[in-house]
Order: sequence, then C-alpha cells, then structure tokens
Amino acid sequence: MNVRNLAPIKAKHGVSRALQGCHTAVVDGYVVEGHVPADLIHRMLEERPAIAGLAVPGMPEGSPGMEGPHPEPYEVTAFETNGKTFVYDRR
Ligand SMILES: [Cu+2]
Repeated sequence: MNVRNLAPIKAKHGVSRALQGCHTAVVDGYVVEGHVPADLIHRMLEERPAIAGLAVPGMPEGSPGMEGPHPEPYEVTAFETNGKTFVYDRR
C-alpha cells in the first residue's frame, strides 16, 4: 500500500515522533519503521514478540539501503502500542 500521508498510520500503530523513520511498512501485523535490517524482521516474525513493531529512527549510515563509507552504530528499537520501547538489537 502506498499512501502520501503516513502520519495517521504511524499514529494508529504507536509510532511516536521520536521513532519515526522515512518509511513505514506493515508486515504481518507488525510495523517496520525506517531502515530495519531484514534479518531482524524475519526474527520478529518467527519469535512473534508482544510488540507493535521495530524502528530505526533517522537514516543511519550503514543501515540497509544506506550503505556508505562511514557506517555508524545504530539501535533497532522495539516499541509497544502503549509507547514503551526497548532495544531489540544493535548494529
Ligand atoms: Cu531512508
């Protein structure tokens, strides 16, 4: 699904402003926000944790689709619909 205004979708799925990336996807009921590595999406779909989804805020260099000469470490944040977050993985 391609929509021009993602704000209502992000709000519905509990993506807070601080977590917002440039892309939002909904995969099998989970939100994938920003440049989340594919292997973590697979892990989430296998483990089916009680979260709303995963987010990589911003566009960190070195994340999938953002390859570059100066990769930077970044966190993949899991978030719940109640706004709680925790670090799902570090890259
Ligand atoms: Cu991006």
